[in-house]
Amino acid sequence: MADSIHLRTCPLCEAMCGLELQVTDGRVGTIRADRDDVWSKGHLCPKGTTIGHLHHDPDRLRVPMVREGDEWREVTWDEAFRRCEELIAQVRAQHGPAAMTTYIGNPVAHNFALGRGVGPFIGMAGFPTIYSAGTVDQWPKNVAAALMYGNMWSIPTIDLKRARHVVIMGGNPQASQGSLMACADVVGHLDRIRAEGGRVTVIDPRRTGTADHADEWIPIVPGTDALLLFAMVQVLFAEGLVDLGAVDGKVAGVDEVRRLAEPFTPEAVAATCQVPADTIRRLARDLAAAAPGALYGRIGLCNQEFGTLASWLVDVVNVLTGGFDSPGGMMWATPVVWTTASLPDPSFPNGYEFGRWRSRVRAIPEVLGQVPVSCLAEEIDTPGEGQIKLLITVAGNPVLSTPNAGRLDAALPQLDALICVDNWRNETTRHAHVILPGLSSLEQPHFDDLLWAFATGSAGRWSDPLFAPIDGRPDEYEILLRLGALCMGLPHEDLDVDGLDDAFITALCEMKGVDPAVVLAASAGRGAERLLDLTIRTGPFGDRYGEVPEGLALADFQAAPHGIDLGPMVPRAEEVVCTPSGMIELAPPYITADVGRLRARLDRPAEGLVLVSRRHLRSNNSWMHNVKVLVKGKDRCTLLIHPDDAARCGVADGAVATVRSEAGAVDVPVEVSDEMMPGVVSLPHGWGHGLPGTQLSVANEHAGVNSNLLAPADLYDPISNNAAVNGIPVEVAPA
Ligand SMILES: Nc1nc2c(c(=O)[nH]1)N[C@H]1C(S)=C(S)[C@@H](COP(=O)(O)OP(=O)(O)OC[C@H]3O[C@@H](n4cnc5c(=O)[nH]c(N)nc54)[C@H](O)[C@@H]3O)O[C@H]1N2
Ligand SMILES: Nc1nc2c(c(=O)[nH]1)N[C@H]1C(S)=C(S)[C@@H](COP(=O)(O)OP(=O)(O)OC[C@H]3O[C@@H](n4cnc5c(=O)[nH]c(N)nc54)[C@H](O)[C@@H]3O)O[C@H]1N2
Ligand code: SF4
Ligand SMILES: [Mo]
Repeated sequence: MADSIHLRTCPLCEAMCGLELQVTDGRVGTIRADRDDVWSKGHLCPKGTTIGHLHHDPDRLRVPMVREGDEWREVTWDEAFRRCEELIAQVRAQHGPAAMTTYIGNPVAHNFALGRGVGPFIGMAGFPTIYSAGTVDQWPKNVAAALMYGNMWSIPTIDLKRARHVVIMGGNPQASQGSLMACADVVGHLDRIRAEGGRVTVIDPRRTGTADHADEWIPIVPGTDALLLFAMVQVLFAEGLVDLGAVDGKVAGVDEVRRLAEPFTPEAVAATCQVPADTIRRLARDLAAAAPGALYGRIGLCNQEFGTLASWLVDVVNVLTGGFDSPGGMMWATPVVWTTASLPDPSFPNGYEFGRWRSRVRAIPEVLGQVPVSCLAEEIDTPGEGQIKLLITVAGNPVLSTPNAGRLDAALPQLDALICVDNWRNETTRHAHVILPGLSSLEQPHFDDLLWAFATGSAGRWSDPLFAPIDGRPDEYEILLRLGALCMGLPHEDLDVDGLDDAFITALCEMKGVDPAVVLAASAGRGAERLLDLTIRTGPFGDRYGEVPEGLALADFQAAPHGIDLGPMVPRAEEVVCTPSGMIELAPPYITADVGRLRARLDRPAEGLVLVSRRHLRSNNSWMHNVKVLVKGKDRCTLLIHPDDAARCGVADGAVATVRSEAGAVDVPVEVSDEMMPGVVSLPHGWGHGLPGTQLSVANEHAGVNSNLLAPADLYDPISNNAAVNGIPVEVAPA
């Protein structure tokens, strides 16, 4: 019998499922879906049932660790921060702030305290450059949103719950559960659309689990999506199908797009994309005729050579086919909370500009403040003025997750200081001088922030912590504030963390036009919880501390254990679009300048085999392979290859193949399957465990291979600086 039942939101992915946890004798037992959750309505996946395993994992770090040589020592929090102070002060004194940087990883977008602490951390630390998983992820979307709509986080998503016609390109929500499209049970919605007489199409080099829920699967040569999309645009203009719908009168650059699309007829691109011209015409006509519908593009379109053009063209097609900013089409969410990331960036007073500085070693111009994360290794291992000597990773595992992985793994031991805010000793953090672990997700509250900005509806849900943290343990909000202060040069001794937090909140109040005195007086406590209250109360549904009597505050969510539903998506172009012209910029010159490079792609001969990435429902990037129930059974780190390619390369199902690229080689078991289109092979990322010095007893037994050893540093989209981990030329041979 369970002692108690607890309700919580799963913090693992964008679906934000409501969970019901049974707790017996201080241990989490069965986890079920919370059927009454207003948002997820009873959806969950196998990962969500394992958050108890994550909490109880004996390998999870609960106390700070300091490394001397190969020896790891548990230390007190005071000692850990003193060691950080020593390391940071030394690098600051010898090399200056230019030698210090940070890498921000994916869980920051999902973790209650980290997500809210990362803004003040970066702000205080004043790093000249930062690195993040963003440049192996959604940077092309950020660039397109910045230039088309005026804010890098105003990324529109699909109003899936009311769409009747959906085209999915480079996304596999059956595995990922949706990305930049927060929705519980995406696949269930696809099934519903079809049952109601709508249509679902998947465009992907692999016949994915999502394609199993579609009317049609259209294979496409990796990296050629921008060509196909341009051809759709060409058809829309040539056949008089352009309809701006709800945003008519609010769009600039339509004629420029028409002119740019002219050479890209379906016949001109068909051979390169390996998609028949008739199919491309039909896609364009159907989308224009559908009411309502949208085209959705995700990571397969971002993590590729033409990431920005492809991501931009997804939005262009949506604007031109009449569904933009109207129900069932592409829309902006109305998030119940705002994130500090979405605030107007003071470094762009006159609209966005790029290339304000260049990376030291490869002289790559910055985009939205970042250069490709593949630069990190060379910035550490190349001597000279500005060489990186200190790195702080925040919930990231770049040794497995980023291109040029072999060089990064070799570079990290050359740092004077590596400080990792992380809960496990893994492939990256094994090189740390200090590891500062955060609380487990069950030891802290939860309420998502960034994810609501891409949600297919508005809602919010608060989760109480389930377990009390061990006495005196700081949460990650405090850890980040302290690290930011140390990087600024403030001493650890007697650091006034509360004062720093009050100053941060005061600055935010001023930006949002609320009286800081009222806010500080109204909020009990400090930290992430107070910031959440502020972002709810000054958000679109908030009470503005009494000004809006029917408005919401955190307390309202705390009184609603299954969450509060705030309704479907609504048209928002009027308030969202904040470009200098006030118009949706359909043809930003910075992006369209890249069209010549795309045109040249048409003349490139076929390149032999290319590698793409994939995800699995039971994995989460690199860090959940230590959960036994998720990794047991069939090996999932396999090379998927079409039977014809397997025969040509002489590799058989179940045998081990060597996959070789310009960057490196891995030996991996082969899985022959006609779910791959010929010419394309697929590996999952996030594997390659089993390295010395790690403390991952389960993952190390199911090591797999690190696919990013194959990703060359110089394969990236130069418009966004996003990595092209899809479309890597490889050779496959028997091992
Ligand atoms: N080849 C290839 N590479 C890819 C991709 C791909 O499709 N193909 N996808 C890319 C994408 S989209 C992403 S987002 C990146 C992800 O790249 P990363 O963010 O670098 O990698 P993760 O595997 O998410 O690593 C998460 C880290 O956070 C730690 N962690 C987990 N929970 C917590 C917590 O609560 N607190 C703290 N402090 N730490 C925690 C884990 O131990 C782990 O070290 O990978 C990218 N890499
Ligand atoms: N279970 C699970 N869920 C996750 C994650 C996880 O690791 N595991 N990671 C989370 C993260 S960080 C993210 S960013 C999201 C990503 O969410 P998704 O974007 O849905 O990511 P994937 O499932 O990798 O699907 C990408 C698809 O793109 C295809 N593809 C590759 N190259 C191309 C190309 O050039 N053109 C086209 N058209 N398709 C291509 C691949 O074959 C693959 O099917 O998932 C999140 N959810
Ligand atoms: S789909 Fe799975 S991992 Fe994602 S929130 Fe729901 S239970 Fe958690
Ligand atoms: Mo991601």
